[in-house]
Amino acid sequence: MSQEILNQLAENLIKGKAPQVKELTQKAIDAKIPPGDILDKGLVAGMSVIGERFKRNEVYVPEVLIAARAMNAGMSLLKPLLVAAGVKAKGIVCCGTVKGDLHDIGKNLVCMMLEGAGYKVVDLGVNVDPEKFVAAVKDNKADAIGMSALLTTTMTSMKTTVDAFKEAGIRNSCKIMVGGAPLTQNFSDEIGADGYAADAASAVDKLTELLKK
Ligand code: B1M
Repeated sequence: MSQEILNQLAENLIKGKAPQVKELTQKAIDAKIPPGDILDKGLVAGMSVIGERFKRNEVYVPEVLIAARAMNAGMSLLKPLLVAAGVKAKGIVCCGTVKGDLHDIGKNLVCMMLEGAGYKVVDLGVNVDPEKFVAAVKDNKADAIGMSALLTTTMTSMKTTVDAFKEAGIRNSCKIMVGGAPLTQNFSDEIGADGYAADAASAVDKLTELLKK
């Protein structure tokens, strides 16, 4: 019975059916399924399927956004219970689009995927200067930052941010992940970031890999 509800939850999330996801989340809560299981075996399981399909170009940005909206519908009921049950996030990550850059569609997708995978995401928005990344990590005791850039002219701010972490003396206590259309693995290596991800689903894999190290 419980497994059936969780399977239906994942299936409806994959189809992006927000009202059904909300209804099934409530059904799962009423059936006394632990909130952590509803999250991992229902919502996150569905979002992982979307992530994999997105990586293989079997679904595109609109489908991911629709699935994320369905995820949020379930999370609105689940979040207070998760907090009350003391279910811990997998890690805390502060994400933002770098200084001078206002593109946020890709960054928002990355945030949604990370949240969908069980991370606590602090979204710093766009045009985030290096000092704001440093302050956010200190304030939130974050494990990692995720920087996004869409312009060749703003990619350089990523290096300045890495340097700001060194100057603040917190470079070794925080992983730095970068992404965005003009970036490459080489660029990530050159500026001394810890990892590069080409798309939002790969960002989840990369962060998980970095935080294991
Ligand atoms: Co602009 N823009 N734009 N733009 N814009 C580009 C990026 C551009 C390639 C268009 C072009 O000329 N062909 C070009 C950049 C050229 C360059 O630098 N090489 C460009 C330009 C020049 C500009 C302006 C300078 C234009 C002007 O005013 N003269 C200006 C700059 C404003 C600024 O930022 N200061 C500008 C403005 C805008 C809009 C405001 C109109 C709008 C942004 C709206 C918004 O984001 N809210 C916009 C848009 C929409 C685009 C295009 C059309 C689409 C970008 C997008 O959202 N893609 C873009 C052209 C294009 O890409 N076809 C273009 C979809 C998104 C899902 O993909 O962001 O790549 P993406 O994210 C992916 C991955 O890259 C990765 O995962 C995401 C999902 O798979 N990823 C990460 C992203 N961040 C990651 C972080 C990670 C990991 C993975 O870890 C932390």
